Amino acid sequence: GSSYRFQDLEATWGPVWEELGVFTPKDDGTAERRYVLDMFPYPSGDLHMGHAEAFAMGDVVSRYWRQLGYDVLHPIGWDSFGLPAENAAIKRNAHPSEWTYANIETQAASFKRYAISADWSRRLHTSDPGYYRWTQWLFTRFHEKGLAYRKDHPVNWCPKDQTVLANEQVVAGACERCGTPVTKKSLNQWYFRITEYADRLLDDMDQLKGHWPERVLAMQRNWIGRSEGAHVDFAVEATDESPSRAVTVFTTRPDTLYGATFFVVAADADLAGELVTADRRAGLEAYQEQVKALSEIERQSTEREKTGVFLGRYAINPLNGERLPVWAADYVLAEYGTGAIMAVPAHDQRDLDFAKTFGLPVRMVVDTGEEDPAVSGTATVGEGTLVNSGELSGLGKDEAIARAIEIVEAAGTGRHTVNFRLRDWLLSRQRFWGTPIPIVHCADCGEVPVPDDQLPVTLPENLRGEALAPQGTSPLAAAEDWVNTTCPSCGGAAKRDTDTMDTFVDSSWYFLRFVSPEYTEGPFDPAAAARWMPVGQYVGGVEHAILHLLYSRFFTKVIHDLGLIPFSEPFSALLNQGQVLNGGKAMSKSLGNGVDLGEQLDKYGVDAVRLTMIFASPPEDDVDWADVSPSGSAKFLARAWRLAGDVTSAPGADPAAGDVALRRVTHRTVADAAELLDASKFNVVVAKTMELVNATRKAIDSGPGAGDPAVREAVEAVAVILSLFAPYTAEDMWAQLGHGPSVANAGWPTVDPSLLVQDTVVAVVQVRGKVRDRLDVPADITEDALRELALASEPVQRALEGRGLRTVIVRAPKLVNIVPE
Ligand code: ANZ
Ligand code: ZN
Repeated sequence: GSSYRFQDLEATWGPVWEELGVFTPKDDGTAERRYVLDMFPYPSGDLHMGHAEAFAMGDVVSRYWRQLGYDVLHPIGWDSFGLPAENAAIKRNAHPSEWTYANIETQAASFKRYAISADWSRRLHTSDPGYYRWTQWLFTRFHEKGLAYRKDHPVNWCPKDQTVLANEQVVAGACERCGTPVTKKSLNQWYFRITEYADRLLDDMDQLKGHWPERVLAMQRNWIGRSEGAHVDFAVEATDESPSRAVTVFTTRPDTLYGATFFVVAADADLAGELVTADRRAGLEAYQEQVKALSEIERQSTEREKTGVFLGRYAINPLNGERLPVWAADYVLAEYGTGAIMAVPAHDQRDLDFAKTFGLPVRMVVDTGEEDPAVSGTATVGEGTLVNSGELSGLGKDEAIARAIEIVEAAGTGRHTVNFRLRDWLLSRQRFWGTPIPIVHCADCGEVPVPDDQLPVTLPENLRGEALAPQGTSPLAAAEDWVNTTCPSCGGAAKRDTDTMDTFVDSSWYFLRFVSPEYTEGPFDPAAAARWMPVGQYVGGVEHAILHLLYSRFFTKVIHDLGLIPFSEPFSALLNQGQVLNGGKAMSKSLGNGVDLGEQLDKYGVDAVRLTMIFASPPEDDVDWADVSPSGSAKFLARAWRLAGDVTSAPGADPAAGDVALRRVTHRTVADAAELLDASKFNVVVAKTMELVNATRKAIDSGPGAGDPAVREAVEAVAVILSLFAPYTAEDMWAQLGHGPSVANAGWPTVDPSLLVQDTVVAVVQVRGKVRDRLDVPADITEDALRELALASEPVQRALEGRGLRTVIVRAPKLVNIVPE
């Protein structure tokens, strides 16, 4: 027929692809392997517009690489543990697995309709015992290496969800999920010792530069927060009640030691209570109550008036012997550095604000040429010359930092140090729907890992509905049959650990499982991992810029150190797609501006929605659905599709006999498209393809006509390029052109470089003033290229008779004069 009906195309080709299984990699070494991965979805309801965008992007890369002839691994799976399933189960008196697996089936069907070129045979779900067995196995390896440990710790606690939250899950002092203000609670929790990898996580980012978005690298760098500086010991004077003791501070500015005018310890650190004099203890305790109610963010806010209490004691500056009053304040954090600072108000704004509030002295020690901070009220932080600083006076800032460290090191009162902002990863959760922690607690043996051959420790199936409601302890604690067990070590009565793992643990290694999802000897087949990894292109949202990516990098390094893989970075390249907005705002229930993906697909077809996502903007920019035109995309696709029906030359017709003007457009488009795809400028590829479609239509209607082999060549190129964006349309075009399925494996068209030359001119080549050759060259040829061509010419070589060159004068594009020796 001659009318484009996307419904017919989807109905025709979906089952054919399913039958063909074209997206399973060969993995036989006949072609170079490449791994494309989209951040796997969480099964909350059906797919939404955000999925549609992200997966359209990843699919462009996957399909493009396949056309280039690579053996492409493009798997799909689900990140299927997590709280929403549990909350749904409580509400519906069901088991979380019911909601989870029902949603997975819905999403899987939508992904198939959306024609993602995924290898469905590798599908995995992190909530399957066959998967989490290996999450537990990895936990056990971490535990053996001392990288998984427990400690009592004040943790972020959401009073509504009744669960512990990682720092990262606290947004502006509130629970990321429900918005309830977060409080602190002391609990015995499991941690991964990610801080041990801080240096490597930072240093290895060099490998990612240029291949990951710079802003993601910047966010990771900032999260790791490496600060170089010094630990300096201050002696705190004895009082009648207590002896003298040393307190160490962390400072990045030891050059400013002479500018320290007071000393501050974190109000909530044990140290504050240890230092305070008896008469001031009640005051400190009242202050501590006040501080407890604040979040870290609020505490560090520069907007808030500074608060604090004097502890009644003095610290001695090791450089000049000055007595500094010791205060407790909330702007110093117990968790960072040593929890104590020397305050230098002239050169640190927080200290200056505090000094002003409490009338403490301000002494400038670095002259930056700006106004004295004591007068201006603005601390100066830049380069300058040291003043009022004894032996440091006259030095520049960096020299003074080095010199101050030498001095304290020589005196034994300090040392160079590197401090990290990164904290260990709190991984235990007091919830049900997650990977159980494979540890048994025995009164005699302590913490005993469940032996590998007894994994997985599976979740009990009889807990459902209300039994899962948050109580502050894990719901697993109520499953007595499950909890009570025997100690793997002594055989005595023991109890299982009742916490489950943060779902970020599950997603920190799934990319490895995909290389051998059925493997039963370990989490993955090391040989398969070495063949496929690292991931050549990872695609996902910038909301994962820190946690998921940092955790995955950490896991990869540990697994590398276990000797299981030869690489230590999981993702060689990263693409962050933008968001899909509606009316300039993120889609949300409260704004009522949500766009239903299913409705869009029903209305415009899969291909038009995919093409619109791609065409709207560069991949990393947001797409505003209110500004785009899926119906425009559908019209373009119909126009491209009609070209295929018009072609009358036979398959295999030699394009060399065809119209040169059209051939030039075709070859230029293919060459440009490849370059643009390599640079992830997918939207421009669509624009170029539109031009090629127009040129082809013109050639058919008012040029050489539908029978010209150049027309066939052009339409075949359109079909192959469109296969990256609009697979149904492309497949149908391919069939109309007389080829069998699938266009996905057609191969990227070969470009004839001679057809890329647009304007040519004749360049005259002389040897000693005598014309020896005339060359057709591009008008914009470079001097170097022209020189090469001239020297390679047969007649020129003959005229040179093997002599060397004295001079070669090149006047691009028209003349080359060669003077031999
Ligand atoms: C004296 C000084 C003088 C400082 C100066 C800065 C400027 P980054 O770069 O973020 O690592 N600091 C140390 N521990 C702290 C804590 N627990 N809570 C709040 N502030 C703390 O910051 C290091 C600087 O932050 C340290 O260097 C210390 O103040 C402060 F002109 O020491 B500085
Ligand atoms: Zn035991």
